[in-house]
Amino acid sequence: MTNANISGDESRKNDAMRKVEGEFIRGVSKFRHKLGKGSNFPSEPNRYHLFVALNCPWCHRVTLARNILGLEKSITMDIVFPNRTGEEDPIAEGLWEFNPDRIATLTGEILTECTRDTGTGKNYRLVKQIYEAVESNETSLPILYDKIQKTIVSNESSEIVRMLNQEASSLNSSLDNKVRPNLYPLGEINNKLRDMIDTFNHQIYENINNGAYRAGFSSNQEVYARAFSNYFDTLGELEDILNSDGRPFLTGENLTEADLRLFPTLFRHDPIYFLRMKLNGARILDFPNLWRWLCRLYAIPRVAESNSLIHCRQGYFGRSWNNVVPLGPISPMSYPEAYKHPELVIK
Ligand SMILES: N[C@@H](CCC(=O)N[C@@H](CS)C(=O)NCC(=O)O)C(=O)O
Repeated sequence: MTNANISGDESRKNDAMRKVEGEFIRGVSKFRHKLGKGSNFPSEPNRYHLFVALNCPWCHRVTLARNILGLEKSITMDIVFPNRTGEEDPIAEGLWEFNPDRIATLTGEILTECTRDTGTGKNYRLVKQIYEAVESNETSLPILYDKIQKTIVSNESSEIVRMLNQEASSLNSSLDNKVRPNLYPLGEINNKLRDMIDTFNHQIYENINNGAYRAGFSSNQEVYARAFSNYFDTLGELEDILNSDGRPFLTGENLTEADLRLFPTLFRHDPIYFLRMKLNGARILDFPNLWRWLCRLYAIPRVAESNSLIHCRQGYFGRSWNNVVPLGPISPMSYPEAYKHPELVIK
């Protein structure tokens, strides 16, 4: 964001300096192709495949879009184990791995959602190998993959969400156009709405989605403190907006991309980020309108199925914290059950 008008080398130098100063810097995705007319990737049902980790909030954006847009049948999906490889791994530590037989320390059992690589036809063990097959040294998830050309379309969640919304009908969504939400409405008539969505997206990415990592992964007290106050100030602003006219969603009557991009972080706040990212300024339960908004989204068909708090807990705590995963909060209710109770807020 701040690097928009300085050269690549300068921004890399700038990022390197910020890293040294203890700031968490997220890499930039390099696969940025688009689906649809005029692109090498025509929108065809059953052609595209997603690789995701359920604990990853960027992947959560994409699994939410797939479910909310009725694309679960049209786009197949594989799920890695929530903890990356350990130091004993023959290839390297810290890599995403397809390992459905691995035992989760949190439950003492396998995680039934985990799969092998069924998308490439190569049954790769590591996500890294999917990138190597197309001569890339990237390692991140999510990935949108073309099973016909056997190549990566995109590894940028914000763009994957946008193109799934745009191409949902051509991708044979199971939802009729009249009932399917339009997360980013086009056309002149929606100019103002799109500006509002873009503004929310920028603020929510900087201070909430990525802000949580800036706080939790910082090794500099000042950097952490700045991220902490930006995070809670922004929650306060969103609370006031929802409270101002009782609107059900951030931009008004309809669910948009802005809601979809806020949900993964707020879904993780009370049960994970409050502790793991040192964002213990307040719970979402302490923001009545944000809490009701969170429960409202959780009640939308197929939203609850788009993620797993067990994978999140295992992923965020499983390798650090002496392999012991905190079980709370349990008051006033445990999570995710609490998201079925908008009435829990004190108002
Ligand atoms: N800008 C990317 C960021 C994706 C990202 O940072 N994913 C994390 C997981 S939460 C990742 O895989 N990081 C690199 C790695 O672990 O190898 C997007 O939004 O898709």
